[in-house]
This record gives sequence, structure tokens and C-alpha cells, in this order.
Amino acid sequence: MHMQATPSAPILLYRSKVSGHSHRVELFLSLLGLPFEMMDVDLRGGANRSDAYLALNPFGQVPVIDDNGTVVYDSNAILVYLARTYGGERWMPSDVASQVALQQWFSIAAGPVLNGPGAARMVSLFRAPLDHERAKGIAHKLFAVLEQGFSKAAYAIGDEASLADIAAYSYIAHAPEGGVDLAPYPALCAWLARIEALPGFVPMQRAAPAT
Ligand SMILES: N[C@@H](CCC(=O)N[C@@H](CS)C(=O)NCC(=O)O)C(=O)O
Repeated sequence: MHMQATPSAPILLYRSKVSGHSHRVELFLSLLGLPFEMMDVDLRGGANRSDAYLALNPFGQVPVIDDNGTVVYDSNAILVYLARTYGGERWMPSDVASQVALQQWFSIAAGPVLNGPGAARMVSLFRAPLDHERAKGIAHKLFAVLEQGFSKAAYAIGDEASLADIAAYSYIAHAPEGGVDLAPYPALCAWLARIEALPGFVPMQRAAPAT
């Protein structure tokens, strides 16, 4: 039987409350049942541009984790670190087909998930200078593809939730905040509900549009 490792002291998660990239890490830490503390980084106030923060992540972005001296930035890289260090095979199966599929999902998460629902939400919530219509178009194209996939399979890879689901979840679940309706995609909504039913699930806080 796999004995799960545990950190010697709580893992520090540098995050922003409204960041989906941060949420995917918080969600996975919670699903793993690991002790962690959240450190809110004031992005508006520029705390992520301080020398101290840039020493943690030269890109000045959240999330970053500090696991008792091991510092990792980039949400998908952090998911891999946590799965490999604390999660056993469960979240990151090592057969070739699963590894390939996981990389495809990480690319989806860093590509159309960010540029579609992620970008649309940034326009609605933070008035980001991005093309809202283009972002909504990317989101609907992506969701049409995912709808087909989740009509046939319960999870992104195999018959259980994996890092692929965790990487994709947060910005898709919050697509309506960016003006992207999820109602036309019932299989995608059923998948979101399956993630939300996982033991240890924590939601990202809902955010109101900029006025
Ligand atoms: N590839 C990075 C992207 C992270 C990212 O875009 N973080 C945003 C918040 S969601 C950020 O920190 N923005 C502040 C900035 O870039 O100045 C990851 O997956 O962690």
C-alpha cells in the first residue's frame, strides 16, 4: 500500500484570491490533505514586483509554493511537484499514454483555457485590455470540443480525476464571470460537478465584475 509522504511543516502557497492559477494549486493541496498556509500577494499594490518576491519567481507571478525550502513556481509545475512528492501514482499515472495525455491537458490549460475563459474573466473582473469577443470565441470553441470528450468519458484521463482535471477546472468553472454561459455544455457541467464532489474540494471565491 502507498504511504503518503507529508511535509515537515506547512507548505506556503503565495497566491491571489481571484487567481485561477492559484486556485488550482490550493485545490490540489486540499485534495491531497496536505498542511498549507496561504500568503496573499497584493498584485494590485505591486508586491509581486519586490526583490523578495522576484527571488521566488522571476516572472513576478502567483502561484508559488515554498515547501520547507523547495520553491516552485508555475501552477502546472507545482501540481507535478506535489503529485510526485506526496501523491503517489494516483494523480499522475506513469504509463506513456497517460503522460502524453497529461501534457496535452497542461497545454490546453495554459492555452485555450487561459486565452478563452481566463481572458474573458480578466476583462469582466479587472478591465484587462484584452479582446473580450475573441476570448469568448476561444472559450466556446474549446467548450464544444470538451463537451464531446466529456460526453464519452467522466474525467480528462482514465476513470479517475488526475492532474489534468485539476489544471483545467478553475477557469472553466468560473467562465460565467467572464460572460461565457456554460448552459449549452451539459457534459462539461457534469464534469465540473464531479470535480466539486471530490473529497477535500475547495471552491474559488466568486468574483463580481468591475464597475
Ligand atoms: N504560467 C503561470 C501563469 C500565472 C499567472 O498568470 N499569474 C497571474 C495571476 S492569475 C499573475 O500573477 N499576474 C501578475 C503579473 O503577471 O504581474 C502559472 O501557471 O502559474
